[in-house]
Amino acid sequence: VLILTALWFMVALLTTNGATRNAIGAAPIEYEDAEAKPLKMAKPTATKRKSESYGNNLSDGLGVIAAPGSDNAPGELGKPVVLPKNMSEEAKTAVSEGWKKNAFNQYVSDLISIRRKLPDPRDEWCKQSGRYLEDLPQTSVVICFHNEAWSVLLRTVHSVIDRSPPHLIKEIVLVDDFSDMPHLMQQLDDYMSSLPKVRIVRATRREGLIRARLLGARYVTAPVLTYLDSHCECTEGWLEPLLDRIARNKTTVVCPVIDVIDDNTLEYHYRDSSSVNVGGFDWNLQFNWHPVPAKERSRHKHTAEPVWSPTMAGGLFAIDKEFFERLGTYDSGFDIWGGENLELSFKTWMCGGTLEIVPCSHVGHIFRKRSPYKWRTGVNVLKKNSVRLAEVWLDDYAKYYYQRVGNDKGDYGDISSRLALRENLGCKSFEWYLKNIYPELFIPGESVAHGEIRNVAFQKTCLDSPTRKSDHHKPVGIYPCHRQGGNQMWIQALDRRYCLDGAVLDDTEEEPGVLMLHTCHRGGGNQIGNSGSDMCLDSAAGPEDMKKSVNLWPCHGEYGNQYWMYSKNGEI
Ligand code: LR7
Ligand code: MN
Repeated sequence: VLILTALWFMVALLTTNGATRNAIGAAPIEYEDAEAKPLKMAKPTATKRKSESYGNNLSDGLGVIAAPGSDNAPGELGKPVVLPKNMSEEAKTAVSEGWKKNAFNQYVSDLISIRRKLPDPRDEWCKQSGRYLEDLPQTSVVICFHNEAWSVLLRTVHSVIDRSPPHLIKEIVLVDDFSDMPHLMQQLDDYMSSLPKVRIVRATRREGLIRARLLGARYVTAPVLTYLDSHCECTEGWLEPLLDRIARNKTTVVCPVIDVIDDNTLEYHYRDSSSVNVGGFDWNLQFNWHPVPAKERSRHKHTAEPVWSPTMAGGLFAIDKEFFERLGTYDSGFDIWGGENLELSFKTWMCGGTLEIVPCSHVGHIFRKRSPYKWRTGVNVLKKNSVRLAEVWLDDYAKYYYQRVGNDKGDYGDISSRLALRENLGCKSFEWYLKNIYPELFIPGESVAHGEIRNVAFQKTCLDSPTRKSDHHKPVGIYPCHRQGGNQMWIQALDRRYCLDGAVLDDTEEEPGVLMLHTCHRGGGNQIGNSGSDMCLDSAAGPEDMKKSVNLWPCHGEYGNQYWMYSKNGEI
């Protein structure tokens, strides 16, 4: 026990000195298999693993932790690291500090080699000889960070170096967006000085990720620009299939499949090419994922072939540098976070390019449930970015976004140069984009009815969704009608789904019979109106029990609590 306590003391001392943390490690820890958790954004197909015990490796030699190559070291081959419940109080404090600073389990990351091996997620199709051009263009990889954890940032950089053909990487540009964590200063300079291709560029004030990316681009000397977030891991063969597409056509913008690195266990989940998703968005101008549409699937012989995607997630992509410049890079009026992914997506399609997801290329990303860093005070950054985006690119369709923000655009600054850019490029209309590139999108104006939905049995009550836009997991209920739209504004689409803010009423698997809002999936099934079942929307319980007040019940056909009325179309 004394020895362990001494060790813990050392670890505590070393937490300010991240460079050596991996080499030293921590007190004995047992590892066990983690169950794959469903993830909101990406819903990965988990790779199942047999239970294995790692307990002894740690207690008998802490060096094992950092030894690359040992398949039993924590997290090797993408395996989950699960902390034991009986950790010391100091360790528990360190774990919660790590979560607080990063919104992922930094403590666990620090236990994993910064050069851990990963499984090869590629389809055999990707590895056939002659699949890619011999003469691929070089790329520079730009990685922006604001207060990133040491082990995570280093793992990102090493994964690029270790798993890319050296002759294809011209340089790696690290852009420090005005971090104030001590390990990102001199210590980072020192560490990177032994990696000749890495260059560190520092912003002199907080720029936000969009302007930080533009700053990084200025130092790029290769013909292709590749962007990554600072908490990624590239897998074997990730780069060639991306560069191949750009080599064949410089107006093709490409994204890898973004695999999920679990925020808690750092387990690497990968999806095989048959379950690849493409990007879309909703009328809150938020990015979302969809299965590859049938029409797009039918264009391909093999599921590993690159697929067209209406939008990109934003952080991980490669683009020909000249094409990026021709498109006017990003709107530098975009601050901190958000909007730039849709801007580049719309521009690419509307101004003569193609946006693809390349299933042969896999890069992992730590998906977080909250943003760990400071945004601006006193201004709604995301809304300002989105309004700029809508004003420049959405034409008449901007109104659907404005309806979501109470038709209050706020102060969004000067956009004249962005409008001029679109004009000069002679880009196509947003209507063209929706018709040809994203016909799956639900367009509110094409609904058969909209307004509040009143229950016949409880006449003063309306169908209400207490959800916020980022949380689609609260049950739908009935509440007194308030005639203000918002959560009581429902839209009945042509195909009779009930939509609210891009979400639909769903009879969920989580709690059968309780209605939740879920993203429109167009897949039919349990979505009301598409189901073809004999179940009806029922307000049986009445307004007293709000949570359970609306549910699905066998249709009885009697006038009453299964009858619902729209307010006169559109009027509330
Ligand atoms: O002020 C900042 N300055 C920065 O340098 C804020 C952030 N950053 C850095 C940050 O350290 C990180 O490396 O910018 C990168 C992205 O920030 P995240 O990781 O907080 O963003 P995210 O992963 O939550 O969000 C996604 O959407 C963003 C919209 O602006 C960006 O496009 C992110 O790059 C993007 N991430 C991905 O596409 C990975 C897959 C996520 C999905 C879906
Ligand atoms: Mn990210």
